Amino acid sequence: MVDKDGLVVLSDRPLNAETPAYLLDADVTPYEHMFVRMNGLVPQSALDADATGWTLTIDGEVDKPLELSIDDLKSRFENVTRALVVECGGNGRAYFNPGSSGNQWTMGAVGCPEWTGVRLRDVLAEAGVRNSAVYTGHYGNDVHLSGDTEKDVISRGVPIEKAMAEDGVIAWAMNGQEIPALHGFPLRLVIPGYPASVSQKYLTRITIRDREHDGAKMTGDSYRLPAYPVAPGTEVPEEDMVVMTEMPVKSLVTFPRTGTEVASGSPTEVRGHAWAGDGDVAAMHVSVDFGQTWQEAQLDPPPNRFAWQRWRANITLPQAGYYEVWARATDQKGISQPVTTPGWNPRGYGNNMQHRIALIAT
Ligand SMILES: Nc1nc2c(c(=O)[nH]1)N[C@H]1C(S)=C(S)[C@@H](COP(=O)(O)O)O[C@H]1N2
Ligand SMILES: [Mo]
Repeated sequence: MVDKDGLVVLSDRPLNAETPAYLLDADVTPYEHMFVRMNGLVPQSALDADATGWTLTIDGEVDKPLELSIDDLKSRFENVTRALVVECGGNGRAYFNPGSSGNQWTMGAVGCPEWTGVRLRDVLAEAGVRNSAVYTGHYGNDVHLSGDTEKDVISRGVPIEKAMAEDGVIAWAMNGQEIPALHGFPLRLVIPGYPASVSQKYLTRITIRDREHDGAKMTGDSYRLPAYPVAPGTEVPEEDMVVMTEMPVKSLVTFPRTGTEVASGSPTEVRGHAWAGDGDVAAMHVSVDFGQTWQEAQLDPPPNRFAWQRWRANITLPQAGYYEVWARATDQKGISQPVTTPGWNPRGYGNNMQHRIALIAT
């Protein structure tokens, strides 16, 4: 952790740390500002940066199971580099009431580094996905907190259609360098748009299932939402919980830092990023009067699909005093971020409420 800068540590075993919004201003999130979510312990191979003999197995509902070295991946498939948002499904959990167990992420379990690797779909196509394929199941070599090497720390998956979409990457580099130990050295999945729990770090195996995957943290209420709206605090029966898929539309104010003093009566730039689980964001608005009026922000197109999009607005605070900037992104379907927590759920997932910062006008 010593080489991360300004993150807030939520727990140290397993290691979980989030990033204050003002440290997420860069278009491409640097290593030192990328949040960390470990469900278990960083494997020794990653700590030693030792990828000797590393292989990725593709098996299950495929015609031709594969065992690929990292060199095989690099040489046999087209290499791609893209900025992709990685956001924990529990980002925003701290704001639900009643609260729930798990890391009390505020807004900072998200980042958008640049990933280099090969398309997940190209590798699966090479293995020949059978018609019986329904879901993927992902495995890594990190170590369960109990130390029991038979136990999987986390093994999640996605519907086969999502796996065969253009966007998912099997990556060996983050921001042009070997993936750092905390982020999945030497190989990880990055499947954008879904909760980042599907983006397996320390990736060793992808097995194609003929049913919804039932690996560690796929069942029960892990990364699941009630199939229907429930009152806060409801105990939802397990059979009524469904797997989370697309993440909701969201945005952050990354500049200025909350609490900053600005001059009244003259324009001040505010800016940040916006993203959505199923593609581009359509519009961005800001309010400096607690949501009574909204001003449209300038919104840049993403450098590639599933990268976050830069937005900026010039605001003018009429007189000295206390203000808040509220930020609201709207997706392609016309769905906007709610002002307060959306659908309460037992484990506090999918909170895309508007981010707000305070400004003091002088
Ligand atoms: N092998 C492995 N992969 C994993 C996890 C893990 O604990 N082990 N955590 C998942 C979760 S819940 C999240 S939010 C992201 C976090 O990615 P990061 O630590 O690189 O930010 O990794 C996912 N991939
Ligand atoms: Mo997560």
